[in-house]
Amino acid sequence: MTDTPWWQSATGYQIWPRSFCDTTGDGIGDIPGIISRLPHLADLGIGFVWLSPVYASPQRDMGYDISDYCDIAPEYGTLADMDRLISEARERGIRIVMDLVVNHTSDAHAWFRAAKASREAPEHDFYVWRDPGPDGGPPTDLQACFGGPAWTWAEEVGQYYLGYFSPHQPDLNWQNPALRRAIHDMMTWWYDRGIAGFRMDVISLIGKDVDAGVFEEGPDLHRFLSEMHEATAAGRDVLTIGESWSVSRETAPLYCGRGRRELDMVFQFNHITRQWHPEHGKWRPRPFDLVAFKEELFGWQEALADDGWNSLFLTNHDLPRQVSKYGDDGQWRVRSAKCLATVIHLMKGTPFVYQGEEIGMTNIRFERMDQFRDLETFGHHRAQTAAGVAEAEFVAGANVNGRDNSRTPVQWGPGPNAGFTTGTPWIEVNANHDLVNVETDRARPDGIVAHYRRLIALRRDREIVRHGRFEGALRDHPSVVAYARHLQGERLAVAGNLSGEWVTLDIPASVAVSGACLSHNAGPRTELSGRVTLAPWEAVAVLGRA
Ligand code: TEU
Repeated sequence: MTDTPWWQSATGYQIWPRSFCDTTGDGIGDIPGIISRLPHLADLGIGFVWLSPVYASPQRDMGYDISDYCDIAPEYGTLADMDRLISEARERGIRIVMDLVVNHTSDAHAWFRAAKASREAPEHDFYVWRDPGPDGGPPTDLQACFGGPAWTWAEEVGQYYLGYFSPHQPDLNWQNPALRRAIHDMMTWWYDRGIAGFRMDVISLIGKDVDAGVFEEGPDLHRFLSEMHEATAAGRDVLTIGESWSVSRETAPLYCGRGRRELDMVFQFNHITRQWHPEHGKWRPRPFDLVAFKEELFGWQEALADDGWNSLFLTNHDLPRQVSKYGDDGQWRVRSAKCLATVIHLMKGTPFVYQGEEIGMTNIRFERMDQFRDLETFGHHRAQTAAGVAEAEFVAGANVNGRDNSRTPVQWGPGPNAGFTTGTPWIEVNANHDLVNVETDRARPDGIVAHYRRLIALRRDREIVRHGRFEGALRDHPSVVAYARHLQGERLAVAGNLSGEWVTLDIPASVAVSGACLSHNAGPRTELSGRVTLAPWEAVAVLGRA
């Protein structure tokens, strides 16, 4: 295939700027810090960066509350720094994809200030307002994602506004055509500056019908997405990624199917949320269920086999560190980090590496609430302790699944503050940075970075990794992930033991192969067939004829 879009052979790398690299000593990462670390990304072979928000923001939700879409937060740098990042990355073959947060703005955005000051302001209708309910209280009892009521009273206009996430993140009213035009103009302004795409935050919420109580995948969603495509991305060689917590295997093709002219890929969480507690969500951790996990991962591979495109990931800035959550962050840290990477990267789709994942960074262990920084954690802490959950139990759950786990600073070296800052970091650096850091890992030819470098190159260089047909196997096996990719008589077989035990199993004929070892973490194998014994956390990929 010669007309493969660049993002089907590229691997993405997510930068969460606050914790990436600080060059000013204020304890907060910045854009010059990102520029200074471009050689690390280029050496990994990264094709594009998904840059979490760097826009002007009061940082209530760490940038997912934007007060000016056309300016940069001063603690992160300037527009000139951003331009330099775009061009210096491009010189190294790395594109920059920005975060697009347009379900809501910050309550400090000029639009919202005008909207809140007067019902007559043109911006008033850019947001979602409702009169009080019959009792004078909120129009509905809807709860915000980060805790507390989703409706907030605005005295000046005598109405409630919707903040689906928090009162500091008022929802935009996509029904207003002038608002939609303003968003399109802003996107075009960034495209013209040279960015290569957008990762669209909670994009499945924009078509909501508030009065019907339909928030996710509402009636106008696809009309707005196709309008957006025509007004902004059409005719440009850019990548659009739709983040959605509600998209299903059935609805995914509506976003990214061929001919839909909406988005290029979905970024969905079914493999993550399937592990959450049905009632208490992520705050009450449950034992990991690999069979259910494979059912989601394999099911999505199959659902988008011929149309649409998957993103491949286990972690991001909202999720715990993957080696702690799904691997073993003790004895088998290095090997399990490589094992997880292998089984994810060799599926069909576009892999995303979250900063620090490539060195096997782990969850942090906080003892007290004042060590946390995330508003979601604080909001749920309030709600859950009010409902009788013990403080210690909440902290234990937050240590397993809280968002701050992935937000501690990137560990660049073994020195003070892991080389992240010369000042006081805005959130604690993980105490294990003497052992877990980029410098130490890179010095090892068998380090985790080296393993990622190899997986990323395999995708870039091999058609079978990009487009081979996926075939899952051993679906009911409790600890092994096994699948094959097929292309023109070739077969790439992948097997990973996601446990700390030795496992002996029979490789089914449908995925068995002998040939060349493309990737391993516990010694090379040239054959995956018949009876095989896998070492703890061993993962191997073998390429041969089918
Ligand atoms: O996340 C979407 C979202 O729904 C999350 O709040 C998610 O439910 C939660 O993190 C799971 O623990 C996006 C951004 O990625 C997140 O950082 C923002 O806080 C959120 O949108 C609001 O913009």
